[in-house]
Amino acid sequence: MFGKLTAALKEGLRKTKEKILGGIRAILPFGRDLDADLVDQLEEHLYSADIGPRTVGKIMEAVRAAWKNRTIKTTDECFAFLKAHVKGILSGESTALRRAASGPTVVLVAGVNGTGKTTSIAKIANRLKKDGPVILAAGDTFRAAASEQLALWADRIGVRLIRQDKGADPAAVAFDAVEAALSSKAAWLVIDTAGRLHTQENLMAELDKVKRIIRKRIPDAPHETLLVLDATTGQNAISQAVEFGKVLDLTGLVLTKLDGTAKGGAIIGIRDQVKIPVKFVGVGEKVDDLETFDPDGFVEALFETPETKG
Ligand SMILES: Nc1nc2c(ncn2[C@@H]2O[C@H](COP(=O)(O)OP(=O)(O)O)[C@@H](O)[C@H]2O)c(=O)[nH]1
Ligand SMILES: [Mg+2]
Repeated sequence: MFGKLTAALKEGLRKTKEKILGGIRAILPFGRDLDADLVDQLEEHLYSADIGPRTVGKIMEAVRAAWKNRTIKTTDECFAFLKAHVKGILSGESTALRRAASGPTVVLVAGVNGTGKTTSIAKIANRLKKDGPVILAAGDTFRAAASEQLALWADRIGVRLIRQDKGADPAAVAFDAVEAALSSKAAWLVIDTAGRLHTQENLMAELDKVKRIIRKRIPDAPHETLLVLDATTGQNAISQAVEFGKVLDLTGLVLTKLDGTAKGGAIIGIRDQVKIPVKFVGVGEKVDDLETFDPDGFVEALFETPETKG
């Protein structure tokens, strides 16, 4: 039943697991009757686990209701209930990338500075290239270093890059990239963008312009609009998902830096509060450190204790 997750992701989850599961197991030891005090302790623990207060509130409401109507009477039943509930939150929509019916599939990547957009684009492109020619567009024209960084990655993974000089209009870069993708019959076009906050109206308008330009040539693009979130920012990542979700038609999330953080519980709050699937998780800085998100495997890994190992 278990073992779907790669060693890298399991290792990446270690600290999150110590924090979340360690506490849960201390509060819900095997083979005890559940009581009000334990339920309160569980609630307190979950509030400290970066899941976000709103989501914890909902989880605890369900736990208390199940306890009240005697669906769960023991610590083991409570543990199993919690696990199933979290699984219910995380699973749902497909984590596969949407594809264009014909022609290039356009993937637009947005997020706050430093979350890992450019790195994730390189990682994603490196996977996609097995599936057909990939073109990258250096739409972060704010800083010269940004397109330099993408150029290095493009070179390393062997995909074509469309770029212009620093300060160029990102929509112009997108225009060039779409033309290149169409004329060279690329399978994928992945567009990097400058880091922004949902409150930066000029930058949000810039993103709109990029979309309009793309749609002139590929009307149903972008097929994917991915928001990159940094797991180490915990509840901040949850609010970014909520706020960006209000202004962009997001189709997927990429949760980076899951390696080495204890704040991975944020993924539960994110999935609960925005109904957008996490499509990829980043587990390191290298090009292979990206995993397709597997909700079931994730929950199994998070809740796996030596005693439940099967
Ligand atoms: N540990 C770790 N570092 C990452 C991951 N993804 C990105 N980074 C690092 O985060 C930093 C910012 O990444 P970058 O792609 O430049 O972010 P951007 O500003 O959103 O484009 C870089 O040092 C990356 O190597 C990840 O999954 N794990
Ligand atoms: Mg970048």
